[in-house]
Amino acid sequence: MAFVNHTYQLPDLPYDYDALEPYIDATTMRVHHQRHHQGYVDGLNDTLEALADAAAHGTYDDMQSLQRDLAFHACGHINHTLFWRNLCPSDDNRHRVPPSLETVMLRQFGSWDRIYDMLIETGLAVEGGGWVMLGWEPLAGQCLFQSVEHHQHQHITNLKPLLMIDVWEHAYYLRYQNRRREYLEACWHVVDWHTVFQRLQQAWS
Ligand code: MN3
Repeated sequence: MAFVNHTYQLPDLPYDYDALEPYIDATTMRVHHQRHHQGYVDGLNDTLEALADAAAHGTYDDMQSLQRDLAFHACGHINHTLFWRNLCPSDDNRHRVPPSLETVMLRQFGSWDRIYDMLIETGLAVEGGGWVMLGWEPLAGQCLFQSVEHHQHQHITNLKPLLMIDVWEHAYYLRYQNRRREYLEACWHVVDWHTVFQRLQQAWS
């Protein structure tokens, strides 16, 4: 359950910590999930409590920093929740691209080589920590790759997230150190394309 007794909860992973080996190692997955993601969940709940307290007492002096904390922790929690379900073991059926998704992606980007390059280059373009996001932009009805800085900056409103790849150093430093490109290339082998397609169908409905 994502939200119980008015507090956000850390979701379970849909696979074991070592399921993405050798591309993403078990220690990184465990620390990432149990400590980093839990930290955003706790930060979000604490911030909501502080906001409720401010409202109850009519004391709004800290509103600016509380709003920053709210955006940071809420996006941190939501992005990670999306991210875990964008991954699956490389030999899982979910890694195979559904034919209907393939049609959409090829119409948009032309070839899988270009999609691969866009994912890698968008991830390399993130300054400091952040995310690669493949999203559905409903006004034009098209997919866009976007580099999201931190969790919440440089963000197209209403872009529906289909695929999120974490490029904060904590996502890859233990195994790849500063070799973000190698990490992104490894991620390509464990993308859950079924989740991408399910989210696209939800965005369309
Ligand atoms: Mn992370």
